[in-house]
Amino acid sequence: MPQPWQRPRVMGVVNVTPDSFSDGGRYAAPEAAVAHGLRLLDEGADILDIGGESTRPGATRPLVADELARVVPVITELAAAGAVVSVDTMRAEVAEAAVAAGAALVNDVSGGLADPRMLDAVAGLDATYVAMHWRAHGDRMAQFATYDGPGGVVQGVCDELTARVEAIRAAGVDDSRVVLDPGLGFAKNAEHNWQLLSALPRLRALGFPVLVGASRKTFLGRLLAGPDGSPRPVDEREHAHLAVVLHCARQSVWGVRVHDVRATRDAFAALERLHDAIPDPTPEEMR
Ligand code: PMM
Repeated sequence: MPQPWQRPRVMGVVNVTPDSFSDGGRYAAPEAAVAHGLRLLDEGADILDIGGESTRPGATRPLVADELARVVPVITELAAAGAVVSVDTMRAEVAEAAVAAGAALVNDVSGGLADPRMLDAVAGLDATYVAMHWRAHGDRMAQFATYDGPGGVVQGVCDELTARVEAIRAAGVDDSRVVLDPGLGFAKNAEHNWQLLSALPRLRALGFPVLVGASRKTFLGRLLAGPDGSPRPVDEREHAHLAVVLHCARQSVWGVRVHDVRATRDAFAALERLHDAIPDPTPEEMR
């Protein structure tokens, strides 16, 4: 008999940025971002992840004031519409404003490394904290995609996430509020990403829920490269992504961060029909 499993939470991406690699510019205006968020909710997103800073390789950082102006109005509206909202930010000031506006999660791709105030701020907030594995900002991260220690990328990421957990605990954030993410594509090449995806039980053994963001990323484009070696375009990677998402589901991840919510929910619907699923997380368990 297959083991009972629970459908991962589906975190729908709403990038309120002019320059994200996957959907840059499409939802840069607040009204467009809110409409997109509502559409993702309708398609079955459990959480909406609102970001105002592009983390693409080579990206330059926005001013704090610009990041706030991008995300706060969108969070306010989507939270008021009943969505469980996450803010994708590396800045304490933005995290605090986002939670005040109704966000229930702080998704920090730097795991507290980019802003020395972040972990203390999170300790004072009533929010789940997603700590992603990260080494450097987008303008420099490619230089840091080296994992020479014993155990390679998997051991390296586990060790560095463990160090983040220690810092998070030291700041006074309870373990029950923490989710870990291997940070696919962040200071990682395609091979690193595949190795991490193959090692999800090792990440889960750290003792925290795991979030995975593979959607539209370059390693999928490279997998599907044409005969001339050029990566498959960003919006033609979804079928391969769904295979990754189903793999994640069978490995009991807590959540998947995706652009195409409808496709992800469709894939889960089939998986739920094939294997006895325990009931979906309740709204209280969702955050
Ligand atoms: N990837 C991106 C942005 N935020 N957050 C988490 N927790 N995990 C990720 O993998 C992640 C993230 C970059 O992708 P995008 O430009 O498509 O948003």
